[in-house]
Amino acid sequence: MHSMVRQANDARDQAVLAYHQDGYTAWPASLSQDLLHRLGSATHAIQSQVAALPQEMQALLAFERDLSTTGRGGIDAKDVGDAIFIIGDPSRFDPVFLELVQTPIIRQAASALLGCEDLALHFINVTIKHPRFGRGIGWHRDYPNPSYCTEHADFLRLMLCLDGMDETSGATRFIPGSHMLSDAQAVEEKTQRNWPKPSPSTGCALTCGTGHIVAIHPKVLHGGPMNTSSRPRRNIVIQIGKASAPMTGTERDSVSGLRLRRPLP
Ligand SMILES: O=C(O)CCC(=O)C(=O)O
Repeated sequence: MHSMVRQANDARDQAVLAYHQDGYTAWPASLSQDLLHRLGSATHAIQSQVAALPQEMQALLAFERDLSTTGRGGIDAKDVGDAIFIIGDPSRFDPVFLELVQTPIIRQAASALLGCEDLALHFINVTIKHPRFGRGIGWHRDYPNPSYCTEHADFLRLMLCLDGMDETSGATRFIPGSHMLSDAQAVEEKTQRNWPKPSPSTGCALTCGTGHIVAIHPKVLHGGPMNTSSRPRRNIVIQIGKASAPMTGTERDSVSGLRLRRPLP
C-alpha cells in the first residue's frame, strides 16, 4: 500500500480508538478550502441579514438576547443585539450545508465511528459563541435528549469548527471516559437531573484550527465556557445515527432521516 494511504488509515484507526477510549476525538481529515469558505460565507450571510429575514426563517434562530444572562456572564440582553446562538436547520437558508453532510469525509467519519455503513442524518445546526459574550454551555450528555434521539445511544455528533477554537474562545470541554456507562444509567441520570457537573477546569478543552472536525460520543459529558475572546467561535453540529435505529424525540428538521449511503463503486 502507498505509504501516504497507509498513514491516513493509521491516523483514522487512532482516532476511532481515541473516540472509544475517551468519548471524543479530532477526526484526521480536512474539507476542501472551497467548501469551508462557502460554509463560512453562508453562515456569515445569515448572521448579517437577521432583520431582513422573513418571520418563518427567524423562527429557526435562537437569539442570545432571548436566553439567560447568566450564560453570558451577566451581560444584558440590550447589549447583544441580534447575535445568534443557534441557527437551526441551516440548509433551509443555503444548500451548502447539505453539500457538507454529503461529502465523503463526513460519511466516512460517522461510518468508522459508529461501525455502520447505512446512516441517517438527524439534524444540522450552527452553534455560535459570539465574540466577548457568546454563552457557555453547561455539562451535558447528548444521549438521551428529548428532541432528536434514538432508543439506544446509536448516534454521534460531528462538529465542523469554522473558526477553530481555543480556551479563550470557549473551546468545547470534555470529561474523558465519562461515556462509559450503560444507556439505562444515562437515562436514569437524565431523568433524575443528577448527571455529574464537574468544575469547568477539570474538563479537557479540545483546541483546534479552522476546518477541523470533532466527533462527540452521545454519552460523553461535555460543555464549555463563554467566548471571552474577540474572535468568533462557530461550529456546524451534525447529528448522524444508524439508519436501523428509528429516531425518537419531538423534533424533526427538513433534513431529518436523509440517508447517507456509501456511493456505488
Ligand atoms: O459547540 C459546542 O461547544 C458543543 C455543542 C454541544 O454541546 C452539542 O451539540 O451537544
